[in-house]
Amino acid sequence: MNPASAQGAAMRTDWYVFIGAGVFVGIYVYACIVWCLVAYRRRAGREASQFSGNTPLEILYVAVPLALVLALFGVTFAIEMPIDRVADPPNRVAVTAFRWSWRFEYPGGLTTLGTPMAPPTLYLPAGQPTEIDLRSADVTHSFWVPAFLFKRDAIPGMNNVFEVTPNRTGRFLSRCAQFCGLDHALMTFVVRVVPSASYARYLATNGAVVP
Ligand SMILES: [Cu+2]
Repeated sequence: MNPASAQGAAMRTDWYVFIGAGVFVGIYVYACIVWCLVAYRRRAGREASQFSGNTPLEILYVAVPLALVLALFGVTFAIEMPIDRVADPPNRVAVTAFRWSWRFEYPGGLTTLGTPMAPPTLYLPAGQPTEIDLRSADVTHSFWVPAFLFKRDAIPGMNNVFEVTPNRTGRFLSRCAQFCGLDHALMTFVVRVVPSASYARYLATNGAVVP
């Protein structure tokens, strides 16, 4: 998996951290089980012994998982917060989800309106951050660009703002990821990441010169 955005690459790092933590905990737990099975197996002449109450041990097995959860929280927080901390990037697109397609409004008034039978294309410049202002005109939808490892709900009455910085040009199939009615399956769109000069020309010509 090679994410097509800087934010996607950061999310992938987060996944790797979680997978690493999961593998570590899994191996440790199975090793403990196997050790108990072998070291404390039934042997002639030895009675099973039980003990109860061991404060240091109890503190340890509360503290270690707590530290692990806090560390995972910290890593995720550090990776995900910058995606929503939009710092006035040079580009901005207002994305409106509706039953059952998408509207993309660029600065300067250029607007693309899709239909279920003619899914629209969202143009983004490569290597530059773009602010996406995501809204819904009716019910809850979800803006999902698998290549960016990114999905965000479009919720009626809410403006969801986030930043995306595509790291390479390309054509990425995207779709609504929240079941929203009859033609939900047709609510697709294409993200075309183009060189920034082509993007600027696309806006300057009001969409006449398609990259
Ligand atoms: Cu939808």
